[in-house]
Amino acid sequence: MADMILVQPYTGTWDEMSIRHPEGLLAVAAVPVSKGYDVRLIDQRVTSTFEADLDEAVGPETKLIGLTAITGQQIKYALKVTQQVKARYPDIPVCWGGVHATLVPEQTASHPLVDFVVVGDGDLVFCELYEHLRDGSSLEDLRGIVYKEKDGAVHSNVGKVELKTVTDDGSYMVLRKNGSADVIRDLDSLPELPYQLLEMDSYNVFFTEDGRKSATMNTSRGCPFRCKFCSDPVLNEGKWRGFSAERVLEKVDYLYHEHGIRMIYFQDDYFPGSKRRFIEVLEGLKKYKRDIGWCTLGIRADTLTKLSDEQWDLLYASGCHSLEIGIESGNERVIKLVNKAETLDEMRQSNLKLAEYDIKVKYTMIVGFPGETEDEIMDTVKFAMELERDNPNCYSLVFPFMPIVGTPFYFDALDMGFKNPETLEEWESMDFDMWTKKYRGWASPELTRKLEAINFTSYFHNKNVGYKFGGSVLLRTCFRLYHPIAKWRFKTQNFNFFIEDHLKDGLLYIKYLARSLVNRKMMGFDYFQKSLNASEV
Ligand code: B12
Ligand code: SF4
Repeated sequence: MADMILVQPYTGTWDEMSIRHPEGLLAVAAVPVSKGYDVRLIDQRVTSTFEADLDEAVGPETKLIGLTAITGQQIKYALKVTQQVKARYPDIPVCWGGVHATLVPEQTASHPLVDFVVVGDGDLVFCELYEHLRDGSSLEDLRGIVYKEKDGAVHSNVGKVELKTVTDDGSYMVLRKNGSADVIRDLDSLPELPYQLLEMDSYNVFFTEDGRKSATMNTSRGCPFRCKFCSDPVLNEGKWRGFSAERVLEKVDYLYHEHGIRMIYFQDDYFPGSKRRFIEVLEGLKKYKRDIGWCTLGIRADTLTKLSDEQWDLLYASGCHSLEIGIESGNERVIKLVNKAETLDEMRQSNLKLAEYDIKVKYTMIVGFPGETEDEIMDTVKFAMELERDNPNCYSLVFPFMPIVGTPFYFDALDMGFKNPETLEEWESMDFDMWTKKYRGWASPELTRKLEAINFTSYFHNKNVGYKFGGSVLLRTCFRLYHPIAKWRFKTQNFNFFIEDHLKDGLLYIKYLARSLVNRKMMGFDYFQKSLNASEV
């Protein structure tokens, strides 16, 4: 029987595409496991017997059940798990952690079913909370938590997120007024992740043509940049910290030998946060002679332009399979507005250099920033086409802007009439591609529809995206049929008379019905509704 239990809820649509290792919960479990506590990690995405797993793990010594959630549809599933837990074990406290709870701690803790919230890094605090509950100690001195008192009042040991003035050059600081638990600076002081808590073979992170086994890895936290739409500076107080190259390479070696992993997805916010460490990791990976491939979503175009020719060759020799690069906009004014701190020319330059290597590139862009004009939005579509013309190995995905709590653009959005969701249930709809259906944005309904059309067609306009649909016959077929229309829309920037998303909903509804008839398992229509709009395509 477990001392504490951690539950990874469904994420929703994204689970249709890939199931990534639950890095956040593994990190939370690492310290208590290293101290000898019995910790269970139940991943709802990979078990078909969730309630039985829960019953099997809970015992008289179970003092705490923790869940994670990012803003959006995952909240719905986390709430459902919370309800299930409370219905079966009303006396066991439930603690929420992760990105959403960190951004909106008091509101999350005020939900009738939530007892505790951990703000920020949970590696140390969750275990401390468990020990406090086990020993019946006072919680008043425990930094990093927000909790409900016996009378139901919410008590916060962390401050409120506040934005310190944005200067002319776009720089700003995010403050927590009373200070939460400090971000952990020395990541090497943390124990190894307890992979033994997972069924490692149940995960499917990354689709490769040759079916290589893949795993996620987070080798650092935070990012030193200050893009005004991004949650990273809020979550990490703008501080980058990384595991040493030795620790990273030891883990790669472990995954390679013990689990047969041949593809690693470094999902850091900014993988090359220390250039020295970055080069050391590449040198270490080189010894696998490309028998192990890697991808990262945390790299910038201007980082690449600063590499020497030898370092470019090293990048390839180290097994670099693909890179995901945030471009954000194809308009110079907007790039400055979002404080991206790089130029379109740097992006062009690194794109041309990438074209010389067999490295796939996914560019991500955002449209609909506060105050962005329609012409500026179309510049982004044109820039996507330009990058794709210059580099046959790349493709671009374009997402509609969504305000994230604590960022400068979030405060702008509030000034422009955006109404903050007031309950956890309301936050469920705060997903980048559905929030404007429920909450008022600043764009007109016509422009909002155009943003939806650009987002949808971006998944289909370039053949290179197709390989990401590789796992599903239905998605592959849809891709082939719709690709010519999407390509035409991108080429001509014609996003009028957009009805394709309704066709998609119909198709997914048929798929949902067929699947529920076969499985007799009704998970809710919305689980499938957005399948083709998954961000991680
Ligand atoms: C993997 C990942 C996903 C996965 C799912 C992750 C999950 N939680 O289930 C998938 C692919 C599904 C996904 C989807 C999306 N994601 Co995402 N994703 C990530 C990513 C790359 C890594 C997360 C991770 O493992 N980090 C490493 C671990 C160690 O950190 P952590 O999870 O934060 O956990 C620590 C603390 O938060 C805390 N903690 C976490 N859980 C718990 C639980 C308890 C009980 C406790 C006590 C503590 C605790 O302790 C951990 C250790 O310190 C992050 C970026 C990043 N580098 O972190 C973005 C990130 C979380 N995603 C983000 C976004 C914007 C999205 C999307 C909206 C993207 C899009 N355009 O569609 C969608 C939304 C999905 C949804 N609404 O449900 C934002 C968060 C925005 C927000 N407000 O929530 C992030 C931060 C990226 C960014 N910088 O903008 N994502
Ligand atoms: S560079 Fe990327 S991770 Fe860093 S602040 Fe900008 S968008 Fe966020």
